[in-house]
Amino acid sequence: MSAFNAIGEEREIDRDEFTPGVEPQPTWCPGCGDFGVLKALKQALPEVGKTPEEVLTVTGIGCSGKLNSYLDTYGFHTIHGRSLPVARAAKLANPELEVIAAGGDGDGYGIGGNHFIHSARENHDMTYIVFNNEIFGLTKGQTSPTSPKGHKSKTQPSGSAKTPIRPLSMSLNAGASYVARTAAVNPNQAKEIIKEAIEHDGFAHIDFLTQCPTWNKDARQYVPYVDVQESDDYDFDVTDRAEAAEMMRETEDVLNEGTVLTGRYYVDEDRPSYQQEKHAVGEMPDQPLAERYFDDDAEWERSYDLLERHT
Ligand SMILES: Cc1ncc(C[n+]2csc(CCOP(=O)(O)OP(=O)(O)O)c2C)c(N)n1
Ligand code: SF4
Ligand SMILES: [Mg+2]
Repeated sequence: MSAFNAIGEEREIDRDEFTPGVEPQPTWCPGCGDFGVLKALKQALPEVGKTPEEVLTVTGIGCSGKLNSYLDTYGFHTIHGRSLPVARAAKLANPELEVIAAGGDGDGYGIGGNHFIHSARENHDMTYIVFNNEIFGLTKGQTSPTSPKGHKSKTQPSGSAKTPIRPLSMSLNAGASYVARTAAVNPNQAKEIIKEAIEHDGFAHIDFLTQCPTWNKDARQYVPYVDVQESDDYDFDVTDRAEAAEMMRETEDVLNEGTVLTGRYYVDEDRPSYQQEKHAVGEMPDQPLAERYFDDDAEWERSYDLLERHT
């Protein structure tokens, strides 16, 4: 079965298919919120009818970046902050592929922040999951762009003097057409939000609150949380940009005061994706780039041929 003829295949899919034979047990610390993302993905993918062969998971560097070692799809573990450019290129080369980019808050909102803004602006069709544990986990707990003001760490021993980034507002302002926040402690909501994000045509950003009990002990474990869609206290229209912006601001304001609001915040089904915009100006080839160099019978010969022509 090749990467091309597997796409669109109709068959029963079992959640266990997404558990790799090699390294099936994650090395994350006990109680790490990253388990919640993995679990929600393993549940969501079969429910939206995706087989492992139809999905590419592209990750950055961090504890979060290990995701694609534990999820049996095609995978690309990139460098720090660079999951999005790789994910974009893969999607453009093979638009049939279901592309999921993932990484940490340091990875996506810090070193890779520029890629985040422009991927949202251009509305690339993919799901982008940011594991937000409000610190650099892998490198042992330094302050990150989402650490609350006053947060003490090895790099800011007297407490951070910086105001944290507003990931939801930033995403909306940059142009993401789907923006949500969920939490590892809320697996049912997380699964539903991941399913929606995958099925959304355009840049779908999920800020996923993932507790780090090892290096961010001061942080609450994001409980209790409130689902803004289910709570009677909140009533806003996710298709209305101004209402979504107001709800996002409130959500970001109250997080560090102890109120964890989650849910979907903004959904724009009408905005064309980057591929659609490229088609409209005649810049997307009819035959995907990836298929042009692929031949079931002579795959390797064609690859050598391609390499020779480019050296
Ligand atoms: C260019 C570059 N700079 C710095 C590092 C060191 N580094 C590895 S992971 C990391 C931060 C990870 O934090 P985050 O992205 O929030 O992921 P987490 O581990 O919390 O999931 C840093 C600074 C690196 N690998 N590459
Ligand atoms: S250091 Fe924190 S983020 Fe990393 S695996 Fe452990 S609990 Fe998870
Ligand atoms: Mg982090």
